[in-house]
Amino acid sequence: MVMILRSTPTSPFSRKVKIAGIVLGLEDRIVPEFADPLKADDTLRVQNPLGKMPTLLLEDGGIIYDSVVILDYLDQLAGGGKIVPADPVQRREAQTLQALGDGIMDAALLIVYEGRHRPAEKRHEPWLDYQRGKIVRAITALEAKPPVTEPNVGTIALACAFGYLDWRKQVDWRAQFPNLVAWHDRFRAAVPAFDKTYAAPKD
Ligand SMILES: N[C@@H](CCC(=O)N[C@@H](CS)C(=O)NCC(=O)O)C(=O)O
Repeated sequence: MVMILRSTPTSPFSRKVKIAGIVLGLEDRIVPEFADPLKADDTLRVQNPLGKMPTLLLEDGGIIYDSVVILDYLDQLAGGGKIVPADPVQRREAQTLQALGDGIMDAALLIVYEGRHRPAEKRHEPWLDYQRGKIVRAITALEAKPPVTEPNVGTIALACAFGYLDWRKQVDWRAQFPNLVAWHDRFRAAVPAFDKTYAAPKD
């Protein structure tokens, strides 16, 4: 039996799950299966009423979604205390960093969706700036004190957020935040699963 990961190769939130699976030694038990959130008859909408990925179909027939929930589940499956630290202080720091990384991706996705779903004449630049502001503030807060390079739910989320910004270029983070560029290089070297889960974009 395997778990089925409803996802696309380039989905940044799904990449969190793929990296976690490799780091936790569960890679062989997680099989990605393409999902299309925009397709009304895709079973994704039945499996997850929100129609979002990642959604994970478990070996016992259960279904879980939201990358935060999935990473916590995988950590438990691997024995616990691995990517969700057992130490209470490290745990809250990792979880808060995860919220920040996920928030960068949420804002970055909204910017992409604005371009994808709204006709050009209806795009609202102040609203796009509002989303860019979230991304820049989050990265600025981290630049002064980059996190550890060990893989945990927080560092995995942050690395995926940078991977997504590198692709879609919502913010030119590399030009402005040298400490985090160096952190990202260190993380990639320490966690080969990051590069292993890179998928070349098709659009
Ligand atoms: N909070 C969710 C966010 C997931 C998310 O926004 N996924 C995107 C793709 S990376 C998605 O499914 N978008 C389609 C939609 O919002 O309808 C998580 O952490 O899993």
